[in-house]
Amino acid sequence: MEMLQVGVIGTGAIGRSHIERLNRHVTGARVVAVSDINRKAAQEIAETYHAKCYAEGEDLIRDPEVQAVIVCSWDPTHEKYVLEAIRQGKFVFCEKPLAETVEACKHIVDAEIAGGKQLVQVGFMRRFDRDYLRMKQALDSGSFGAPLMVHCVHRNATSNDQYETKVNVTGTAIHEIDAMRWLLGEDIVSARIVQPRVSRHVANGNKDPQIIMLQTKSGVIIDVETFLHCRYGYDVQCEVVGEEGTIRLPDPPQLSVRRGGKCSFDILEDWRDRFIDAYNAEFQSWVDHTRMGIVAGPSAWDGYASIAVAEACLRSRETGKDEPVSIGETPAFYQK
Ligand code: NAD
Ligand code: ISE
Repeated sequence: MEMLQVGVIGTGAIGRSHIERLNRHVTGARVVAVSDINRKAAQEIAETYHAKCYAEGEDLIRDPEVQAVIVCSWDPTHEKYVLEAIRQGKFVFCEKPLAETVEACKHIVDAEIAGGKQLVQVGFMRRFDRDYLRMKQALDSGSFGAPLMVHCVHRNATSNDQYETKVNVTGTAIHEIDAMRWLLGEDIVSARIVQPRVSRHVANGNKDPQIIMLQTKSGVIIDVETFLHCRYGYDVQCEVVGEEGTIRLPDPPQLSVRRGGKCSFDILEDWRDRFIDAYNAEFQSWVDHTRMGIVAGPSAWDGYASIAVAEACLRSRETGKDEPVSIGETPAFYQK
């Protein structure tokens, strides 16, 4: 089978790392075109990988040589590029979040359904992480009984200048929101934010850390601590409490060192290192399934459902109450 010819929009941090993985770690695809509003950055990448460089993402999508598109630009630009890819009938992998609002995600879902073919996959790579997969397998085996509670932690050492309060939900907890829907196999019906004391390391009146409380249809309670200025490293934790026992995500394997009367191990600094194998698996799966003409990973519907929960969290910050989440039944179009 011929190589899948891919165009990448957004050559920043994750765009570069996906281009690198497609060229070095994933088989069956090559990057033939790139685009970024930062022309210089895109040009450099284009030269390194012998790819074409487009000033406009839409022109990249319309290039007949580009068979599938990867969107790694800033969140507010995702909707227009995904819609254009759907219009052109091309498979599109969009980094999370699918779009910034429920309304924008609905545009994408409606366009995809109207086109009659599933084309969109969202970058929820935790579904491809070995340890999350093992947790899911353990839960699905039934030997832990029904899940009752889940405790999640998502911490970053520090944030960039664009940081604002809502990022804890739309850019960060969005991973847990999707992972919980997938892990537990059910939708989230209500959401709330609980605001602890704010760290002195947070600027401009923003609020960090935050605790997000979610409830699923069957009554499972999920708490997600997001702390984006925790100072010490990148730390993702998850523990499911079931009727018969608990399952906990392990810390990433690091050397355990005994020295000077202490036993210690390093904590990763960056999200890129923590999920590197998951990203590779995610893209190998996307390339393989795209070449087969199907979407097998998280869908546009999953992107929409996760933003519906995120919006309920943001509403709850205003109202101070539990906010209902109305996702609706999954359309037959998206049922696997
Ligand atoms: P970044 O700022 O490093 O890179 C984004 C790039 O997009 C920049 O080079 C910018 O110039 C470019 N860009 C912005 N608007 C554009 C437009 N209209 N057309 C073309 N290019 C445009 O950010 P990043 O960390 O690489 O994040 C990019 C996206 O990936 C975000 O949506 C983010 O949420 C997502 N992300 C996902 C993960 C994950 O773990 N799945 C991790 C990091 C980032
Ligand atoms: C980043 O945007 C991501 O998506 C990473 O997966 C996440 O863990 C990190 O906190 C975000 O900054």
